[in-house]
Amino acid sequence: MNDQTLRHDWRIDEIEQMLNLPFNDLLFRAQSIHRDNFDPNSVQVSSLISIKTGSCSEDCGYCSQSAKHGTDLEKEKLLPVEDVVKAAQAAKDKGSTRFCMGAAWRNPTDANLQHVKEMIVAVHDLGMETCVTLGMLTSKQATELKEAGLDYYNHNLDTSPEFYGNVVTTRTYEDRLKTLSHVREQGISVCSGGILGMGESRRDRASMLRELSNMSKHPESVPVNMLVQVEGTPLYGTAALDPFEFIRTIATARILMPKSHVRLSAGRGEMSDEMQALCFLAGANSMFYGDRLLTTDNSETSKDVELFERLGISFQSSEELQATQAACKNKGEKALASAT
Ligand code: SAM
Ligand code: DTB
Ligand code: SF4
Repeated sequence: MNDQTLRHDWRIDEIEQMLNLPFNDLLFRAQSIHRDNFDPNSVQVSSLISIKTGSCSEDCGYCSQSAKHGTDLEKEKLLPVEDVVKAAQAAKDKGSTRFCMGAAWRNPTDANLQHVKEMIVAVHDLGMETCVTLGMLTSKQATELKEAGLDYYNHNLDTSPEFYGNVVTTRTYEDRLKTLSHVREQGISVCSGGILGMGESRRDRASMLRELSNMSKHPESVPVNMLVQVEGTPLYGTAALDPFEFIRTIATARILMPKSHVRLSAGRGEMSDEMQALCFLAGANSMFYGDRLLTTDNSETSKDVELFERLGISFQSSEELQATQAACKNKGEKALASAT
């Protein structure tokens, strides 16, 4: 399969049918597609840091950082560049290839952006890929980030357009899509996915996947988060999602977006080793690595290293990543040539 044969016209009933498949059939299909496109025993790892924490004006029902929820969170102003570089170097030393910097903003001001650009340049100089998640962007701000050398921008759709109003009221789905199009137009790689376990239905999960997979270019990176329930947030106490539903969603994302990195994201701390192994079998090939996510704990790095050893999975290096992408492109071109 090559870029010309990737589909961008999925219908919701097709995606729902896929999610409804017998579990083994779905996983077999996802794993087969995964093997056509990636080394199945290699996982890319990114590390996170919260560069500005709390006091956010938005009301995202899942988030510890909204000023509108009564969470017990220590707020922090924008971090000095040196602190961020130190954390990035530590993440690199542990094997991380990408450093993702998150800020609790509705959108960055132009002054904020200058500061973040310095962080991007400094982290890039360490030889790491850079990612930031700063909220909504104007087209001009996306241009500036590109000029600073930014590799990825994370901006999640979070859920389906239909369910979105149950989770966030202070900005619209359209706002999210507009920021993503500014990022795409600047040639910055797109990281966009969502959160499961917020009380959405299987059809909502299908609808969110349709939004992502019908973008004119699939996001290069698709984070699938399990809701981390934070006391004081409106979504605290939501009934836990059946783990198999989570794995089904990963598998379906892999089938719909065969060349994207599908990231097993927040929530790993509460997942069993067996569940994580099934997520990798379903086609997840990226994860957040490091003892902290943004404001909550991640799975411990020592546990992750041990799990990778038990499963025979290796950390994907930057060089391997580039080689895999080139090989897939080659394979696709050859397949196209022989078919025409
Ligand atoms: N403020 C920016 C924004 O919302 O775009 C960037 C930071 S925000 C914390 C980044 C993403 O983290 C959210 O879009 C959401 O998908 C994810 N996230 C936040 N809190 C979460 C939680 N409790 N559980 C799972 N995912 C969460
Ligand atoms: C994403 O999809 N998940 C990350 C990252 N992108 C920015 C954030 C997860 C946050 C989990 C809750 C917390 O630690 O505050
Ligand atoms: Fe603010 Fe982002 Fe949290 Fe929403 S998800 S409250 S925008 S930090």
